[in-house]
Amino acid sequence: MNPKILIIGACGQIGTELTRQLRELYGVENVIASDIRKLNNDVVNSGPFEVINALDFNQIEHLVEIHNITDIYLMAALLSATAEKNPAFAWDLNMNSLFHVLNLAKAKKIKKIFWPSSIAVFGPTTPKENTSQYTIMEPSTVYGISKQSGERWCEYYNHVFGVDVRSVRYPGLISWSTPPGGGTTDYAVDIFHKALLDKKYDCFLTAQTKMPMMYMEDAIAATIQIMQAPAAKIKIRSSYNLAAMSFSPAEIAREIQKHIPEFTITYHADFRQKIADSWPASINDVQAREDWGWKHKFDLESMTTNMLGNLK
Ligand code: AKB
Repeated sequence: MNPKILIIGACGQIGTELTRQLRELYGVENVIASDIRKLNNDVVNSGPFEVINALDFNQIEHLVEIHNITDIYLMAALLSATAEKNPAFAWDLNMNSLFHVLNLAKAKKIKKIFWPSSIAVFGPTTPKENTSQYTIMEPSTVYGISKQSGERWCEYYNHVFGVDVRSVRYPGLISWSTPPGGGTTDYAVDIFHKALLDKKYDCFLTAQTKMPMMYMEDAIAATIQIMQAPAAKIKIRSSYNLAAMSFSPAEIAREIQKHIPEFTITYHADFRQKIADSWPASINDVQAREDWGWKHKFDLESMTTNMLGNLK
């Protein structure tokens, strides 16, 4: 039987693509998209849509009841750069929306939860290269602290109350159809738009700042795959490391120059440099590959070709 899905934060960078794919997979009527406001976009126009505040437990509970929801994908969050500017709201949104869905599952009103974590759970004392699942985790950003705390609560609700919650630590995500909002890895999307429009890009990070990244198609595949896996295969109930590629601004610029030779890049680091410096450069995701068969498709070269092809 198909799940009945509620996506909270469906109009964001991940939510938009996730809604599209889940509707294709399970049928439009089985995927209720929701967000804080109603935009005139594909998510709203292609199937059931509800305006919802992720901080309002009663609203979420009401939607679950009237639509007989079985699975919730909680995609609403403040990302790293925005969270630094509004720490109290970031903490409120990122934590309390999670408690709301965990408590609905604890009360057996829903069956399954997907909640995204991030490479931001790591911090400046974490080993930088090939960062493993279990290592030093002392996040130094508001966003990272909220994701790290969220992971602890997911694991707790699973162990103590049997809640079926599943999660991955997304790296920076690169997509052509929807812009990112307020992250430190956003430059890796902006650079494509500017390369095509202006043939130049002024980067807010330094040339050698290497971070883990992933093409959206892979991120959505991982999300659907972990949710479809038999429960017994999900051995980690905090969040799985997930990897595809790692590159610096200089490296992605060189890749773009293979397609647009006149493209140039300049560097003027801002407050986001400190955030980027606190995160790993590359991730070891062996557990996701072994436990539920994760495999990425896109590397820097194929992602760049695909991005430029779609944006043109
Ligand atoms: C951000 O930059 O804040 C996000 C993330 C890595 O979670 N893209």
